Amino acid sequence: MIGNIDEHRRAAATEGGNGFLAAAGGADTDTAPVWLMRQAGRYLPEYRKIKERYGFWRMVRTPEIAAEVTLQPLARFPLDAAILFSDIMTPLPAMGVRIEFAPGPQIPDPVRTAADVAALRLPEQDEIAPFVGRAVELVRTATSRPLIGFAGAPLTLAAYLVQGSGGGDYATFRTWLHAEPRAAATLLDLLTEVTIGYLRMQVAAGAQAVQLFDSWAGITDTATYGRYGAPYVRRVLRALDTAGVPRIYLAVAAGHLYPQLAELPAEMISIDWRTPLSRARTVLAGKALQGNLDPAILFAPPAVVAAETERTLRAGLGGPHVFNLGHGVLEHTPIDSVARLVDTVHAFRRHEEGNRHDES
Ligand code: 1CP
Repeated sequence: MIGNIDEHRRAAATEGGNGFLAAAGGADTDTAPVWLMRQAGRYLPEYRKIKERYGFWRMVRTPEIAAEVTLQPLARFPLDAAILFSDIMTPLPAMGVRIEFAPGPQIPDPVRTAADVAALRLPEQDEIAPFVGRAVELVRTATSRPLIGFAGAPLTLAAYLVQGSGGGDYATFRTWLHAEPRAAATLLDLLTEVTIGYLRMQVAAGAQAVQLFDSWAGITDTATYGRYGAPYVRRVLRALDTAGVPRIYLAVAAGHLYPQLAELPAEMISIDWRTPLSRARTVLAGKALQGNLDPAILFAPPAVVAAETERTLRAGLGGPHVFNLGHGVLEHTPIDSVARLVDTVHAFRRHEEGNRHDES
């Protein structure tokens, strides 16, 4: 009989879906649930095939395709959550912004003046990206694993809109915030309202958790983040107070901002690979932690992937932990490494005595 129960457990583990919502909501689970940022993407041949045929924007805007791509990594790996296939730029065309992908977002007409900001429109909630709501519904009917909805944080969206493209150190944007403080506040207000509507729509359609991606928060110093980052993030997260879903906040390269992050109304903070989870745990007391294996480690030999995954798991002990990478899956990541990572996470019993030391 015991064998049967074990079989059953093993089957459930292969299906995934264990404990993500519990851990994100603050439970110190016996195994760490796992999903990966950019788990649907270019490292998967089945993704590349669809992209060759349709192109990125069309994939995002076609609910059936977005749902299929969302489910692709779940068919391969026993991941414990799905993240909707879309992009942080998805809600912006409804504001009147033109966006191209090459492969990252490009804004041919960047926002620079008060008049540029004034020309942007505030769409109604149901106009923002109705195809995303439909994709959420389709995913929910196709899998019992929890679905994470997401949006870009206002500061990160503004960084793209003003700079015109991604990457680099966003010097133009950093100057602009301080040279045009009133236009900056107006732009961030507008992006905050759109983001609130966009996330509420996803939750109404069935998203069971939300993650706010602040990929470029780390380009700001603490004072600039305190003025142009945190207040708007707080407004977005507060607007979801009564939504009944765990709120996850990712700020990349933002170790210097952790004391400010500790004050935000998010249940879980996603930590990039630069800071050990054990250290984040002390600064972010009371929060669940998500993260934070360096995505580059997935290119190392299998034994290294397993060892570094376990090291990350040990650093995550002592409170709720959802395993993830410290940032998105990189383009040529070996698929076997992803499989090994997920298996290693699921095999690790967090409450077992022998696993309790942490050398980070
Ligand atoms: O599987 C998943 O994680 C879901 C899909 C997803 C998510 C959550 C995509 C698909 N994009 C995002 C969020 C996103 N997009 C972020 C936040 C997370 C992060 O920091 O990585 C950011 C900053 C973007 C902007 C963006 N879109 C980039 C980043 C680099 C840059 O130049 O600024 C890129 C490459 C894109 C395009 C994109 N979005 C998603 C994919 C799979 C791709 C690549 C398109 C392709 O060539 O196939």
